[in-house]
Amino acid sequence: KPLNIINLYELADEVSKNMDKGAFGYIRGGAEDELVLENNRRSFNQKFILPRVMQNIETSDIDLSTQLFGIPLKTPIIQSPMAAQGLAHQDGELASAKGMAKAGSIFSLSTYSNKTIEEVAKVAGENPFFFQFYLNKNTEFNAFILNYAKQNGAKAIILTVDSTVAGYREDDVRNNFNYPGKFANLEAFEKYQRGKQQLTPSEVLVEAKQALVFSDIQYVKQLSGLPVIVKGIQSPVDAHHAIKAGADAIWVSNHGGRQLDSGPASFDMLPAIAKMVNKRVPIIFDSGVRRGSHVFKALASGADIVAVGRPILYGLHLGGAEGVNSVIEHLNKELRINMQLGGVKDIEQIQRTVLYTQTELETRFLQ
Ligand code: FMN
Repeated sequence: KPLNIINLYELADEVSKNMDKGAFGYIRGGAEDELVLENNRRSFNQKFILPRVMQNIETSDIDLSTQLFGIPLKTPIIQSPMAAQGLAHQDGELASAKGMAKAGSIFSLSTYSNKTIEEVAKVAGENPFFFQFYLNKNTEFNAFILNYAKQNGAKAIILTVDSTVAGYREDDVRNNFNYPGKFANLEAFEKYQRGKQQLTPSEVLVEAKQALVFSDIQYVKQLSGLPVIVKGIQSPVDAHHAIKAGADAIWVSNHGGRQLDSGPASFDMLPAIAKMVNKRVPIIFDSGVRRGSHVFKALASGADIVAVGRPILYGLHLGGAEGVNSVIEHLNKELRINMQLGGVKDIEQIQRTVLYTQTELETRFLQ
């Protein structure tokens, strides 16, 4: 049954009380002093939505529908890829995919999932899902997994580029955290390799590539034949290079504060990146989104789609597929209220809305 959600912060508190300590630490944690984790949340408060009244909007007029790569969506909110969802629920990624399908949105499957692409494809049916990919040193693995994603109907590849080493997350050290069980897609590769006649040692070695270069984007495009979204962009210059190198979308993210802890809030970089991208490709945004107002502000700052991470795992833990759906529906509910009070009725109108900093309000209206 649906979860009774007051807000997504309280949802995290509830989960903290009954989830395994190691699992909760892994999911909640950020890198080092967790400065980015904190700033991601705070950054949204620096921008104001100016209330607009008497805009002739009936709540039933409010329309959250949008699209990405021509895929129709009932909400601009999708799921960020997150590893090892078996930590949150025994059905892991399968329940997560079902919940996103129910919300009319997109599920993103991590390379390091506890269920295979094939299993996810079965529960997703006609509903769209993306495959998140960490490029590997083993070219056989790259070819296998990208083909596996395409054959099973993934609609796009999310190429994550901000995690060539894991951020230093102290809870994981303190709790001696290890991923439980195996990663299903890596197992599928091993099985496929064993089925082949001759194996060279390099063929069985699976190790993520660290020395990524922009031309890797073309390589992933060619191997997969799918649109490639480059995830983990914080610099406008990197966004430009990624597009030049063939990126079909830019995913603005600081990995939810789990990687470089001296960086800016993801939301603070969004306007400059949007300016640089200049509508050449769609922009997906994540890191710190916990409120409908955050979704509104990200869309008004240049995002086309907003992704959510941790709260979805909390919903998954408490209520399986229904819990995941409840998190999206709760955000949708808050978003609709913000739209009504901000005087806009659809996603395009949000994207045309101007947000103000305190200084901008003062220079524009208060002098
Ligand atoms: N990002 C990836 O690209 N691949 C992953 O496998 C991955 N695993 C994650 C696992 C956990 C438990 C969390 C919390 C995040 C993970 N991320 C991964 C990052 C998310 O995709 C996303 O960028 C981040 O969670 C967004 O921030 P938020 O949690 O504040 O919404």
